[in-house]
Amino acid sequence: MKIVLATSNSGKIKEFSRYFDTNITPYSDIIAPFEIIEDGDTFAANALIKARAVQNKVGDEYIVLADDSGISLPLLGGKPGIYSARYARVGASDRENLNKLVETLKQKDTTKTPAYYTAAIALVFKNIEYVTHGWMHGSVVDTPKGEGGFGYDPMFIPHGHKETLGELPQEVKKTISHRFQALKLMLPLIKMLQRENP
Ligand code: ITT
Repeated sequence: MKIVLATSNSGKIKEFSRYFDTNITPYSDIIAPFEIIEDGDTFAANALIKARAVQNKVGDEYIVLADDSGISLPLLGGKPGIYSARYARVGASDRENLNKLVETLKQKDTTKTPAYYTAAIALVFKNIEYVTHGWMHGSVVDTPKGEGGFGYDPMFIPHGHKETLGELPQEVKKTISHRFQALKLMLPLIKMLQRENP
């Protein structure tokens, strides 16, 4: 049973392949990419919207996974949260979103403040729908460093570390990330479905 990933984000695709020992196929390898309107008001709702939309097109022969994720700052009342991918503007690049968050910290005279990443992973297969969550806590700083990871990683320092996720080896992110924690919870279901649907 093949696993299809309902994402167009290359950073997520890289991390899923790193976290899984099974092959994962980005949905754009199977069908033409299409726009999915993420109008849910939670990470879980948006992850399910993406997984259902792709499952509708690829059908029942694939287990479809989707990831909706983002970064939240208590200083900003939880923003950007589910709007992390469009923080600077709709269609913004990772760099534009990061620069906007750096700018926001500077406007607030803040060099470092607590932050956390959330990931919701949705699985859709036949009539089964399941969602897991994972979190990674730490701080954001107004001086991004390093080129590793993606998105807001160059400004995020995980708890227990001194360097940003842009500087730390990807092996470190793998063991602590919100995405990895959520996937770890999903893995028993994936294994069971693969056993029962060889
Ligand atoms: P898909 O919907 O196609 O999966 P997307 O980039 O639009 O791709 P989201 O709506 O889930 O995905 O937005 C997630 C944003 O949150 C993403 O663009 C990053 O800016 C940020 N983000 C999520 N996880 C991250 C991580 O592990 N490291 C850095 N930034 C992350």
